[in-house]
Amino acid sequence: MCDVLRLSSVSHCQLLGQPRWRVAAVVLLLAGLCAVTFILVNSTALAVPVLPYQNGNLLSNDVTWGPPPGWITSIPVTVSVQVTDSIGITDSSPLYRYSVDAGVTFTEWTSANLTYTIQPSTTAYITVANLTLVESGTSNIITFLITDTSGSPIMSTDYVVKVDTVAPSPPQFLSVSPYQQWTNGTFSMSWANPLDTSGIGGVYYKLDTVPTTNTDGTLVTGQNITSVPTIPVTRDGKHHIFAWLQDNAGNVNSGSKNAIPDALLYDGTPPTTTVHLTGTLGTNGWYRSTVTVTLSPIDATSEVSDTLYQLDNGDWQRYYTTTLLSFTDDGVHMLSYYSVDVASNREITETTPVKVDTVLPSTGVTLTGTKIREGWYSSAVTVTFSVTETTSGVDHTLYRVDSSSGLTYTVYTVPFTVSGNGDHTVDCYSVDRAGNEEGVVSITFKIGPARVYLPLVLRNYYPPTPTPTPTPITTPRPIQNPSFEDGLNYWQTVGVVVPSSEWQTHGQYSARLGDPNYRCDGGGIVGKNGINQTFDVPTIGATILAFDYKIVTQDSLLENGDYLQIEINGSPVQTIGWQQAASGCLGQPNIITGTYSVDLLGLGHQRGAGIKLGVFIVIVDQYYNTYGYIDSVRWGAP
Ligand SMILES: [Ca+2]
Ligand SMILES: [Ca+2]
Ligand SMILES: [Ca+2]
Repeated sequence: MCDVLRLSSVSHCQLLGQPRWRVAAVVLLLAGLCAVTFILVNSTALAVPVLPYQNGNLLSNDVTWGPPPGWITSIPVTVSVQVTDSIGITDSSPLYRYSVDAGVTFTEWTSANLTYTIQPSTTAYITVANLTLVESGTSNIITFLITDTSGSPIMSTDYVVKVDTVAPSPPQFLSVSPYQQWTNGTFSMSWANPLDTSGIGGVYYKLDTVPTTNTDGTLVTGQNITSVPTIPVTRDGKHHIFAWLQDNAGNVNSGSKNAIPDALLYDGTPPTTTVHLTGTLGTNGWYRSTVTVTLSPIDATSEVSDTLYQLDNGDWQRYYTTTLLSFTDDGVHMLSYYSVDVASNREITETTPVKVDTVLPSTGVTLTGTKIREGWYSSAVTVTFSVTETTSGVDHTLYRVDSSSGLTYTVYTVPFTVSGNGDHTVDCYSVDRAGNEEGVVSITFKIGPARVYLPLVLRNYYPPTPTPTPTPITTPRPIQNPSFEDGLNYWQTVGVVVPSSEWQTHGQYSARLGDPNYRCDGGGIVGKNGINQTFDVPTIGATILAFDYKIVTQDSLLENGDYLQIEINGSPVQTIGWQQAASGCLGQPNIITGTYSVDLLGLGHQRGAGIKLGVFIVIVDQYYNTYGYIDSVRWGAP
């Protein structure tokens, strides 16, 4: 059997542990095998035994005590003990004494403010109220005394009551890092602790607004804590910080705070850069001119630090507001860019294509048909367009056929056919995908039967054997030997006229009118050389009379130049030559080449009517000779 003296909580009757100490004298005198144990549990005071302690016949140097009790945070203090003695407790006057100077002095043993009960007879509950202790972790000591049924006084060990009722002063030398520097990371906070009875056990901090309660903040605990290594911030902008301390007794007062205005500058958002392209915007995103580029970075919080750009995968370069950026070359350019803010947030690289096409497309026209000569077909003509366009590509080609300017254009898709005798005009132009519009391209050509050369007919009609004197013409009288392949037979000649191989449009010969070696220095009209023949307007078929001609002169200093003169029935119907030649140099040849045609019916002649065609070179040259050729006199189209 052992006697146990227990100290218990008034309000909770809570055991702190199983502390006990054996009292040797009681064992010897009362039961042979016994011990007395004190346990102190108190709602407002948790007492710690002070060892060793020895008094009277009680020996209490062999005591173990439970976990250290905590701190009292309010005064006055009430303490209680629970005492257990196996042989019974009859004492009607338990006493206590206490010290507030760590046991240097004690009060007298007293029962003031002491109440107790014994229930059952071996257990007593003792409570002392209204103890005015001091702020200290070591100075407050209390001891209890009770007598058991044998008359032996039993004294407890000394208990220390730790009292801290005062919240800590504000943290000293509060600082944050980084301080007033923009960052996209976290912050740390540090300070120095003020003196406090129970010591500092934690810190509260709060951003932006003043705390409204003692616990209106984030609590970070730690014995003698002097820093918080990581303070996360999620909202961009400037933040105040408030910090206040909590002591180990749990005292905290947000009014005892320290603060740093605008201490934390947080920016977790990258800047944004917009690109402005200036130029002549065409279609499909293409520009039809040089494009000037402007980059406009903005950052809502910490300002833009740098903007960088890259052209066509070249080197990255820093962009300044004074940077002149432009694209002048045709093609698709790639512009990449991004910005960085003061807090080192980097924008995701943006890439913008810049498409430049300043060159017009060019439409080529291919005519396919039975070709007589350039621009003249005897069959329907197939028209095919091919467009040269190297940058943005061809968008469409438009065309119209034989139109006045008002006729609308048609979009070209496949080759098309133009038919019908006569002159034809095809207008076309192309537009590229950038909207560049080519000027109108016009192609003219003729569709009609091929020229029919008369000699083949004539040779069947008249025997080829020339005669010195033209055979009297029978009706109808055709043009005889119009290509002069047999000299100038059948033609009457005036002046110098010779068959010539120097220039011909058909066969081997033409007629040369005049003499290129002839020189006349004497002034005045120097000659009229030519050929003529009488024949009949055909009774059927074409009535258009035509021939090819060429006129050559060595003299450009003419006021009234030499000329070719066409006469019908002895009257001039056309002159071809130089009039009022105003420029050129002496000795430089001038040449006129062409085809003359005339519709005899249009001139009023009747089919079957006889006419006389004369072609002459009329020489008014005073210094150098002019001479001409004619060839291929014929019926039919020119
Ligand atoms: Ca305190
Ligand atoms: Ca930013
Ligand atoms: Ca183009």
